[in-house]
Amino acid sequence: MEQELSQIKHEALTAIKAAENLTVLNEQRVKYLGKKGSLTAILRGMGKLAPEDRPRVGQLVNNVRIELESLLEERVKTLKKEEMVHRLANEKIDVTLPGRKQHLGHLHPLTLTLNKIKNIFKSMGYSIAEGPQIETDYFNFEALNLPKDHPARDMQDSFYITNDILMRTQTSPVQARTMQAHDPNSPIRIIAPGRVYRRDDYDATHSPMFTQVEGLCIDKNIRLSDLKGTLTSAMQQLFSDDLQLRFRPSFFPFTEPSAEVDMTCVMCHGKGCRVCKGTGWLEILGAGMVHPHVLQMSGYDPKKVSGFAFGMGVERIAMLSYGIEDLRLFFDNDLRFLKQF
Ligand code: 2U9
Repeated sequence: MEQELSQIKHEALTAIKAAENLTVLNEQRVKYLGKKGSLTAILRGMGKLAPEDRPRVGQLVNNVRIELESLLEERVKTLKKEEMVHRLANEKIDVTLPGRKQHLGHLHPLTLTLNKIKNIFKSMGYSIAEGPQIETDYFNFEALNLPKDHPARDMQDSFYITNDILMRTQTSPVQARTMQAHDPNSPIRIIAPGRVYRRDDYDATHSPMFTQVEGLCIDKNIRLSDLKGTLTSAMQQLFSDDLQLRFRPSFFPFTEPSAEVDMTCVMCHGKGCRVCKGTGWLEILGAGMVHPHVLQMSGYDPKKVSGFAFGMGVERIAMLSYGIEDLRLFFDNDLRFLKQF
C-alpha cells in the first residue's frame, strides 16, 4: 500500500505540474482528491490493514493530501496570473481609435420652410391654427362662399369620401372653424399651415397633395394696405430685404377684392431670367379682403369689422428658396436629395 501511495503521489505531482489551464487542473484535483479519487480510495482501503499499521499509513496519506493540495493551490495562483497576463496582452483597448460617427437625421426641406414661415408670422402676433384633413362640404366650400353649384368648385376638383365629406382642398376650413368658435367682438390673427388635396396631375410643378399656409386677420379697420404691408414684410424676411410685391386683380369666392401677388424674382432680382420667364416677377401668393358674406356666415358683422386673408404654397416657396426645379423631389425620399439640407 505504501508503494501504491508513493506511485499515486508521484503521478499526481507530475500531472498537476503539467496542467496547462484551470480546467485541466480541476480535472486532476477530482481525479486524485475527489470523492472517487485515487487517494480517497486508499483511505477507504485502510480497513484491510493491520490495526497497528493504520495510524502510520493514515498519517502518510494525509501528508500526501496536504502536499498535493498545496501544489494545487500554487498552480491555481500561477495559472490565474498567466491567464491575466494573457488577457491584458490580448484585450487591449486602443483608446486612440477615432469614434464611430453617429448619423443624425434632420428636418425635411418642407418642414424647414414651413418653420421659417411660422416663425415670421408668430413674430407679427399670429397664432398657428390646425384642423382636420378630412372635411365636411360645409366648411371646405359652403362657409367660404362656394355654394353647391358654384363654378369655382371645379378649379379644386377633389377627393370625395362621401357626397358630403372630402379631403380638404385648402386650409381655409380651419379659418372658418376658428371664426365660428371665436367671440366675433375680439380680433383674429391666425395662420393655418397643412396638407391639402386636389385631383391633379403629378408632375414637376403639380401634386395631388401639397402643403399650404393660409392666413387670416380680422379686426376693426383692417385695410388692403395692412394686407400689403404684412405680406411685404413676410416675403422680405423669407427671401430678401429689398424685394417688392405687385398686386394683380383676381377672383376668389371668399375674398373681395382679390389679388394674385407677385414678388421681385429672387433669381435675377427683377432683371429677367429663365425662372421668371424674362418678366422679373414671380407669382407667389393669393390674397384679398375677406368677403362680407364670409364674415357674416361665421357670425361677424361686416359693418363693424373687416379682414384680410392670403394663401401660399409651401412647396413653391421651398423650391424658390433652395433652387429646386422638380416638386416631386420633396416626396421621393431619395437620401441623396434630402442630405443636402
Ligand atoms: C377664410 C376667408 C378667406 C384664403 C385665401 C388665397 C387667397 C389663395 C392659394 C395660393 C396658392 C392657394 O396654395 S395655393 O394654391 N390661395 O390664393 N387663399 S385668399 O382666404 C380665406 C380663407 C378663409 C375664412
